[in-house]
Amino acid sequence: MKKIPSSEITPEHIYLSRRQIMKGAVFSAAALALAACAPANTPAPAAASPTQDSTTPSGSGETDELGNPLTSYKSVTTYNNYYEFGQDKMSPSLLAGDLVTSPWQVEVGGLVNNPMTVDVADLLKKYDQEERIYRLRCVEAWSMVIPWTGFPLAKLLKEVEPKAEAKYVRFETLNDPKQLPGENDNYFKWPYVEGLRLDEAMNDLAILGTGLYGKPLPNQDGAPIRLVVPWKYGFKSIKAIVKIDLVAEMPTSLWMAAAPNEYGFYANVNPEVPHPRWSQSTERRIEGSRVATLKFNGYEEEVAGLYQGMDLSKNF
Ligand SMILES: Nc1nc2c(c(=O)[nH]1)N[C@H]1C(S)=C(S)[C@@H](COP(=O)(O)O)O[C@H]1N2
Ligand SMILES: [Mo]
Repeated sequence: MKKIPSSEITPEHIYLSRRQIMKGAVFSAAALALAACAPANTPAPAAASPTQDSTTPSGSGETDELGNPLTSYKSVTTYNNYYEFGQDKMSPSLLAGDLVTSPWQVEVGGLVNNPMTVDVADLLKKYDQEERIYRLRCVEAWSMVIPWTGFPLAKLLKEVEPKAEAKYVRFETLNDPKQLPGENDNYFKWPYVEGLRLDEAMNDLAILGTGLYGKPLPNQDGAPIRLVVPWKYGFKSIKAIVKIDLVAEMPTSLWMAAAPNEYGFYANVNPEVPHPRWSQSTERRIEGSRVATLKFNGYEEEVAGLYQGMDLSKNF
């Protein structure tokens, strides 16, 4: 086992910011205005040059529960992975502006007693939007610290009442090659699909993100609604979700279909299990230095129980 420096050990009681933001208040005024992921034929991500490497102060002075400073709004919104808008980090912020994100409906169904199609505007009114400061660790070995707003995925799942046969949750991004030009790239099987085991999806850390830095989610970050599962590599956190299905079988994600030997279903952040083309033991904070990668991205206390008895090098 790799030893984690004492300075990086998760405090006994993890601090999660849960300031309740008044229902809808933040959003009401605003009109919701293979390198997951390098493809198999591209070089290791260490070679990729960052677009925003200068140290920009976040301005808020806030940190995550481990004391890591927030990544600036500018970097969070200009250094993105969103292959529907191209494969470099800058394209999403340059190209995603015209995506129509309101009105936006999400269809929740499959093996449930109470299927529903909901408008994101109604989800914002219905559920308290909480702030969650989470680390985001991309499988390419860079990371950020982001103050999201959103609500627990579990709230929505409970409402649709999963049937006993439902074992997994399958998520799908908008399929619209006119608006999402990357979906014309035949290298991948579109739309973007991701999945979680139902018990993972019910974990309190798993949220549907609807904003960041107290503002509505910028299009390049997955507006109007995206998944945020901070103990997993970033590619699990699927953007621009239009469909959530409860299913019996493990879904095949876009990345599993593209390179099954490189991107597994679980994709838990794990410094002990290298990616076939690069080590995962450290990561580059995009506004800081290289730091040790923590098992489950530092959320071990909250999620390790989900994987008891599993060989995480096989279930990668
Ligand atoms: N639909 C969709 N969701 C996606 C991606 C994508 O290409 N398409 N990229 C993933 C990857 S690889 C990462 S690291 C995160 C990046 O989120 P961010 O750009 O908001 O930092 O989004 C994930 N969600
Ligand atoms: Mo990623």
